[in-house]
Amino acid sequence: MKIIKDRIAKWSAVGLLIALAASVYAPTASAHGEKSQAAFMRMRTIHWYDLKWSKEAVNVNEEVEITGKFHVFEGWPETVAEPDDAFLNIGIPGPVFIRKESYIGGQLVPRSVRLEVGNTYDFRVVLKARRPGDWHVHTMLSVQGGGPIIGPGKWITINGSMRDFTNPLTTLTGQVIDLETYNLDNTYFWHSLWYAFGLAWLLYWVRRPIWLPRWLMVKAGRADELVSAGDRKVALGFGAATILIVVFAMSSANSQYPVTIPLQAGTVRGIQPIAMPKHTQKVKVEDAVYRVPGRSMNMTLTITNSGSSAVRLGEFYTASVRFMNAEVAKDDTGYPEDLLAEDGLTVSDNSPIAPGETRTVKVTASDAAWEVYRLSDIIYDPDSRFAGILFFWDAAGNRTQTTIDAPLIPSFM
Ligand SMILES: [Cu+2]
Repeated sequence: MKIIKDRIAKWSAVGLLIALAASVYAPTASAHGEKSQAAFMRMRTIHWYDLKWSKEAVNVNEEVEITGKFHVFEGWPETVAEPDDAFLNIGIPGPVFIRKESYIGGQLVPRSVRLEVGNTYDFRVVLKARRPGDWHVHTMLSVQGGGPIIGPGKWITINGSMRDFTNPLTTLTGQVIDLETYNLDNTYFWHSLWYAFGLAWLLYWVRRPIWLPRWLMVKAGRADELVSAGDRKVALGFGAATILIVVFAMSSANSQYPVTIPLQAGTVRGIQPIAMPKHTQKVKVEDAVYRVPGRSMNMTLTITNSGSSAVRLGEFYTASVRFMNAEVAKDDTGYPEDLLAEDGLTVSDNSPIAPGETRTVKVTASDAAWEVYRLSDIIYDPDSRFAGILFFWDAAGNRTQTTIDAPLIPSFM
């Protein structure tokens, strides 16, 4: 008996502790499931790089600019629709920012665009802070048939009060309005009116016996008696009122706002890509093994430098994770820490590769990000391929880049 009492006391104490811990430590759900997006998709579709977030903390109404480049990867997986219809978006938890402007290749892109596989584009998105809080802000490309393809996310803090948020703009007729509150009363009015109207219609029919008595009447072949002559008149009244309200409201709206243009849609084509120099380093992936226990990827690369200066490998980028070789390259852009392996890349022989030289080296990219960002999941795919960008630097600080795309073999030892 005593043992049981002791156990109950012990487990109650544990339960209380857990409840207490849960009430003290209650993190808000703030991620977007970026880690659960298939790893092959993040590795083999859009490569976001050279990203810059202009600010890490802003006040309500202030702007943040995200700039950078994205490469539409040549080895785009056949299971994902190509970006023939794509929309440059931003991945945030609801309208905590509003998007004021977005550009691809210098062109304003408020609508969908057609992008070509193999091309690299620069982009710029201007956001205006709306709701205070700490928000994870991602770049994102929404591809029709492919889904949203998410880029790296950075935490941005918005301070202030949402009550101060304004979104003024001048219409094409010269009227200055605040889009945040424009005609809000009208919106409330029409929602309430039709809600009440629908409710009245429901109440009219629901107030009398329903379900079983009616079912029995229908069963007995007396369904016609369920609807009386008075019911028909009421129904006609509701119908006539609906039509009249719509006709009057529409004509009054038309006379009040004589000039309207439809929402603009359609796909923008001919977006200018960046004129990328030809790859000056040819890289052949001899083999690539992902070591599960070490959370590291070991590649054997044969690099041919056909450029005019000696280069060293400084960075391997895949799925927004940057494995840096600290001796060669450092990040000074404030790149999200969890996606930056500052010393995650080692090269067996990283002396400069001379112009014309071909060298086979062993390259290791290791960081917890392989597991944290669930990139290692690709080893369980039926098509276990990885892809990414290798960045090379010469002594003068010039950067060149080459994409790689190869099968990845897991090793569980
Ligand atoms: Cu996020």
